[in-house]
Amino acid sequence: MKNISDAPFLKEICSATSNMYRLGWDERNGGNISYMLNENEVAEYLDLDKVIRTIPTGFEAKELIGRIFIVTGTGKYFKNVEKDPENNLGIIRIAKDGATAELLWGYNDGGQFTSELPAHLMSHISRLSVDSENRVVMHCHPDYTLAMTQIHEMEERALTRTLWKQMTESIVVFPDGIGVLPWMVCGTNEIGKATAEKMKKHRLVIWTLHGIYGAGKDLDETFGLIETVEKAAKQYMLTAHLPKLNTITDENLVALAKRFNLDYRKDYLDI
Ligand code: 2HA
Ligand code: ZN
Repeated sequence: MKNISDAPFLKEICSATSNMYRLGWDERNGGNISYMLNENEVAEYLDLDKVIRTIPTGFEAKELIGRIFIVTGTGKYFKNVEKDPENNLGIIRIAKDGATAELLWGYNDGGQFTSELPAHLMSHISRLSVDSENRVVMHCHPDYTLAMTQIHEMEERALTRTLWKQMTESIVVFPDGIGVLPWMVCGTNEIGKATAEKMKKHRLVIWTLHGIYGAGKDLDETFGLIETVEKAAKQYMLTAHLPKLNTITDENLVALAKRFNLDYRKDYLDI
């Protein structure tokens, strides 16, 4: 059996959490990540017949039975993941009943997965139903995106248009636009269901006055999606109070879509 500290998936999630912490996206215990792993890859590092303990997930995820995820721990700080992964992360497998997590590794101080696990698992189900390559769901609290939710209309078309017009890369990176939820209580099945519903159409969902969810095929792609939204939101926050002399027009957006062959939300443009 190989040493799990050498596992690429472990190194990737450690570096993602450290980067997110340094960018200020994950204060204290803010944020959470779930990353679906390949069973054969995990079997190189762990005995898959050895379940440390079982933990109820609080809802049934039949579509994910047998799937294995590495998930950040509840109450744990992204700041600390890299220096003590086995305490701050866990590897879980969804048991045959669909509602229990079998702990295969980690949470070694007796802890458990993030309180947002329902939102994560439901989002995985939604994304997998439209994209069989999806592996990652990532949640965090980036400053400018969060600030923008205080002063911008929280309506999907309006918000997406504003972000697309902040910088050229926006429509190229998230042509599917941003899903938006109103303020809701976090850590519940209700916000999980609402997020997952939005995830059927968008890889990005903003929670008003809370943060953002992203989904993608690997950690880099998902990180990059959130990073691009945050950069566009930063442009907005740096300039919203100033007279605008130049802006990206709807015609410019169409030209970008043509050049990059984008499958974009045409109904979000006024042409
Ligand atoms: O895990 O970010 O949404 C802490 C949070 C809850
Ligand atoms: Zn949060």
